[in-house]
Amino acid sequence: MKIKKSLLAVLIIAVAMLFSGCSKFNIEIKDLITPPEPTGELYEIRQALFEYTGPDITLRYPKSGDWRSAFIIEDIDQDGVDDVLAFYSTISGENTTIMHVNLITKLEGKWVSVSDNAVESSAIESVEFLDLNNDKTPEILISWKISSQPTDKVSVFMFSNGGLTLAIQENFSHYIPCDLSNSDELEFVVISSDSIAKKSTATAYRFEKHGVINLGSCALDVDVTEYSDAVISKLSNGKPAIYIDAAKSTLGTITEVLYLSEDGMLENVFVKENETQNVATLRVSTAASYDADGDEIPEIPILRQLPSIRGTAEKDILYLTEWNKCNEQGLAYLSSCFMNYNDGYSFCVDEEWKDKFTIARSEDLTERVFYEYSEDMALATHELFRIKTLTKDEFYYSNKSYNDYFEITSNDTHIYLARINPDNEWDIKEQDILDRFDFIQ
Ligand SMILES: [Ca+2]
Ligand SMILES: [Ca+2]
Ligand SMILES: [Ca+2]
Repeated sequence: MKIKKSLLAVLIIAVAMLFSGCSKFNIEIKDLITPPEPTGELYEIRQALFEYTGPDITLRYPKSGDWRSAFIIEDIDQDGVDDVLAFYSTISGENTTIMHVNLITKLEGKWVSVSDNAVESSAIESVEFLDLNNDKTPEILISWKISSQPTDKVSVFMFSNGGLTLAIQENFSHYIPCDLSNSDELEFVVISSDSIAKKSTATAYRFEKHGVINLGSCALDVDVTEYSDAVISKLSNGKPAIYIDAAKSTLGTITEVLYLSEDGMLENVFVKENETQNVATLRVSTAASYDADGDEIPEIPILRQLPSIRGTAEKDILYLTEWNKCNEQGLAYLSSCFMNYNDGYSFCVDEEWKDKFTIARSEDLTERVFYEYSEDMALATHELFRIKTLTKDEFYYSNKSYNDYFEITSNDTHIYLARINPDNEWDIKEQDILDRFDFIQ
C-alpha cells in the first residue's frame, strides 16, 4: 500500500508539472522515479565503490559491444572469486569530464575498491576481454570517446596480482589484435589517423607474460578518410600480414599491407619511411581487395581503363581489373578480370587478349558486350560475344526470346546468359565463356 501511495504522489507531481507550464520546475519525470536500490551482493559492491569515490559520481555504461553494464562482475583471473569493473565519471575543476574504471574485489569476505584508473573522455565506448599474452587471463580493452578529438582512445589493462596495470593507452581509428609473428602471443596493432594533423601511423605491440614490447611504428597514407575492417591474412610468401582497404576521399581506394620485418619491426609494404602516400595500390573506384584465386589470401585490384566506344561519360567507361598478389617488395601481377560488381560476376581474360579487346554496356545495361579492338581500329565493330544478366522473372515470364543465347549459370535470383557472335574471328566457343566466368563471392 505504501508503494502505491508513493507512486500516486509521483504521478500527481508529474501531471501537475505537465500542465503547469511553469519553467521553474525544471525537473524531468525520470529524475523523480529513481531505479530501485540494488540489494544483496550488488548493493555491497556499489557501497564499496561509493566508499572509495564519495557520492558525487555518475555511473557510466559502455555504449556498444557485449558488455554494457556499469558493473561488470566476472571472475577475470579464474581464481574462483568474482572481480568487478565499475565505470563512473567525475567532473574535474574546469568542467572536464573524467571517466574512471574502478576494480573492486572481495578481500576477507568484504567488497573493496583496489584500484582506479582515470581517462579524460566523454564516454565509454566499449569493453572487451582478450587474452593477448596467452597466460589464460584476459587483458581488458577499453575504448573511450574523446569528444574534443577526431579519434578515440584505447586502453589495454593487464590484470595481475589482483590489480589492473595500464599496459598501453593510444589514440586509435582501429585496433587489430592478431598474430603477426607466428608465436603464442598476439600482436596488437593500433591504427591512428589524424586527418587534421595529416598524420597516420600504425604501431605494433607484443604482449608478453609480464609486459609489453613496442614493435615500432610505420607511416600510413595521410589522406585516408575511412578505413574498412582489417583482414588478417598473409603475404604471398606465407608471412602473416594485415590488409586494410581505405577510402581516400574522392580519389579512390587504397590497400595498406602491414607485416613484421625480419628484425621483428612493423613495416608497411606501400608507404616507406618519409613517404606520405600509398601510390601503388590507388584505384579510382571503391573496389576492395578480394581473394580472386581462392587461396584465402586477398589480392589487390588495380584498374586499367578500357577504350570506350560509346563515349566519355562515366557510365560508358569500363575497367579491366588487374589482380595482384602482395609480397614485401610490392605488387606481383596475378590475372586480369572484368569485374561486374553490379551483377555479381567476374570474367577473367587470357594474357593474349590484353590490349586487343574492349567492353561496352548494352543500351538497357543488362549486357556487357566484348569487342575485338585495336588502336588502329577507328571503331570496334567486331563483336566477339556478350554476357547478359536477367532476373529469373524476366527470363521466364517476359515475351522476349533468348533462343540465340546459352545459359552460363544461375543462382537463386538471376540467370546468366551468353551469346557468341558466330562470325567472331577469335574462334570463341561456349566452353571458353564457361571457363572464364565466376561469381564474385
Ligand atoms: Ca578473480
Ligand atoms: Ca593475458
Ligand atoms: Ca588469393
